Amino acid sequence: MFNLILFGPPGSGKGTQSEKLVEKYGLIHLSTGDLLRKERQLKTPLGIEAQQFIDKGQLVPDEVVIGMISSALDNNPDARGFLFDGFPRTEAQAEALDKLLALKRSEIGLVLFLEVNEEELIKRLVHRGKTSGRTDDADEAIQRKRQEVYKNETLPVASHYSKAKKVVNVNGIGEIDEIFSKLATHIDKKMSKAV
Ligand code: B4P
Repeated sequence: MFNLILFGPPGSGKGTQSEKLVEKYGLIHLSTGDLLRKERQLKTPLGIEAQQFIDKGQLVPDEVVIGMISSALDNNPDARGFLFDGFPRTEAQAEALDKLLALKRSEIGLVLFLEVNEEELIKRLVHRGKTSGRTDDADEAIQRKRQEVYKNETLPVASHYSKAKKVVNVNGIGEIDEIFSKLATHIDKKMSKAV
């Protein structure tokens, strides 16, 4: 099994690149953002609770997202590997993920960190907000809040994995295909070592 985390601030292109990476490598795409939006569309109690946090630019409670990931892992027993997109976003989530994968005698192979500066992120999200219909894209104050939450709560997750020398930083500014090709080069290198 090869498990990959695509890491980076809100708007860094995790969702954009994940779509291309799962197609190339046949991994199961697990985006907690997508899973939460699906729950919201279905108007489940979980979706309704989560939306209150999302709309304020806050993180959804750890136990909710960890539960979702745990079920998704169990629902895909034959997966060749998983691409985690937007998860883990806190140290508690990272520790829970390590434990869940250990139960499956697996681990995170690589963390690709998309680096994009804050002004570019806000610009992208304002632009996305014009067409996405996403409530958390609607105004700039919420986006600034999301960047703040990222720095305080999510950035420490990178140190969690860099201690184990699993993190590779990639410049997330430029053409989408060019960034994709850099990500793929790092994955290929890692996979060839794993064989
Ligand atoms: P997510 O759905 O994870 O989304 P995101 O961080 O906003 O965006 P992403 O980085 O995927 O950017 P994208 O490719 O779309 O999170 C939404 C919310 O859900 C969170 O705020 C939180 O409340 C909650 N949540 C999710 N997971 C959670 C967890 N684990 N714990 C707690 N809460 C959780 O790209 C952004 C824009 O840039 C797009 O418009 C795209 O077209 C554009 N773009 C992409 N690449 C580009 C490039 N190279 N150049 C120019 N534009 C580019």
